[in-house]
Amino acid sequence: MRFIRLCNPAIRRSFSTFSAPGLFCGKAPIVNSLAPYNLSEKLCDVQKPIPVFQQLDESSNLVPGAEFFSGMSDPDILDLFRLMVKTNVMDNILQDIQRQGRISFYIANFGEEAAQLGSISALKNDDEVWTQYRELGCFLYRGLTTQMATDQTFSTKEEPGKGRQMPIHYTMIEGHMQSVTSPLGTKILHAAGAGYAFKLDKQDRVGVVYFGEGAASEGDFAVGLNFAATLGSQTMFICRNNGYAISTPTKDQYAGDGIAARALAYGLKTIRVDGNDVVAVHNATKAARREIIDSKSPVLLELMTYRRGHHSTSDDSSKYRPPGELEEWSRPGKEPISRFRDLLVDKKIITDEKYEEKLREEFRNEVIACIKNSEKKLRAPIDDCFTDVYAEMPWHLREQLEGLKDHLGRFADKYDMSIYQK
Ligand SMILES: Cc1ncc(C[n+]2csc(CCOP(=O)(O)OP(=O)(O)O)c2C)c(N)n1
Ligand SMILES: [Mg+2]
Repeated sequence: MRFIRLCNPAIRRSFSTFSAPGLFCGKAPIVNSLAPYNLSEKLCDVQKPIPVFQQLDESSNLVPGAEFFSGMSDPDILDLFRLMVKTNVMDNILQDIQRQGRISFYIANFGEEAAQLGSISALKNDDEVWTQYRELGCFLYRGLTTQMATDQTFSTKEEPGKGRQMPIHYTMIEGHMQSVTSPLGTKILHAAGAGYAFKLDKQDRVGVVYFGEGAASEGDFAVGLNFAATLGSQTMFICRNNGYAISTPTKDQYAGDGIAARALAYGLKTIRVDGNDVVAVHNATKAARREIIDSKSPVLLELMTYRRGHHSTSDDSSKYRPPGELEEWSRPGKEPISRFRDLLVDKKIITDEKYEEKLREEFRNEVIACIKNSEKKLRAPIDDCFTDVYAEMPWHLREQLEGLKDHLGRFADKYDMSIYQK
């Protein structure tokens, strides 16, 4: 696989060069005309748009020469499909129970299942991963059980985050999955730093960060990419470009050629991928990982996908989506689960025509059983909101804790405190 470098053929044709230490490779061609810059056009029109890497087309046919999960057994390949379906089943049920008032909040992953499973399956199991919040499939791949997921969404006393965060903010240190935290962009820096540490320690490990195209507007994105490119961090930046940042469509988010073009500007290598094609996402991630370790330099992947659901349960996307757009991206073959399923049928890895239907039923029963369990468990103790940050609780936290307890005491008839562990 070739990685993209900025190259304008019009500039390449010239003979003499300009030298300065601040230039890419220390020199640049000299041109005597403004023609290559074509200032009447936008930058993304001057350069050809960065191409989109695809292996599995929308009719579920592998393109000639496509690599099909080399080194993976049929059961492992099928497992990717199972986890894509499981993500989808969990999303449907957990979103529904939020509507019933049984959990406070939920973020679904509809449409992004291939982007998640295709990439996480091409990493090494001890690559350290920071997610944004829309990556349930990555957590499931790394071992998050259904019970762990429902315990987190119900803030039970058994969830490792101690009920401190909103639903879907999973934590799974043993799976090298760092805690989900909502402030956008902050984890880009963590992964850039971790990737640098892995290089210094000569480890065969990569720091990986998932984020949305909206988060790429944060200053942390610029800082993280520049740090990683300059110092040669073993970091993979995975941008899920799903068309929206809450209600803001990409056309109101940026005017350039997506996020991949920015990677080039910071001196990173980049691959833009059809994010609904699980085979392409897997192959691109594998190639990117190899490149990061071999060249000791970061790579950015831009996964072009579509958020088929609302931003979260606090959002109603019917208010801002143009008519027909959702239907187009929900079409079988464009939508990632059906695209992969038809390939697996073709390859005879799935032979039962009712396989997906039965799988959905199996997962549905499992999720409902886990929800019932979580609902019966005590919630994490209230005090846990205030502990663990400092060795000794400082006065201002003590004051807040006492204030909360006073409030709960005065309005005891308004809260059911029996659900919390003492
Ligand atoms: C620093 C910061 N600013 C604003 C927000 C509010 N916010 C939460 S999600 C979101 C949109 C992010 O969009 P994107 O990065 O594209 O991810 P997506 O939701 O599409 O997966 C915003 C603005 C936040 N959480 N953190
Ligand atoms: Mg987005």
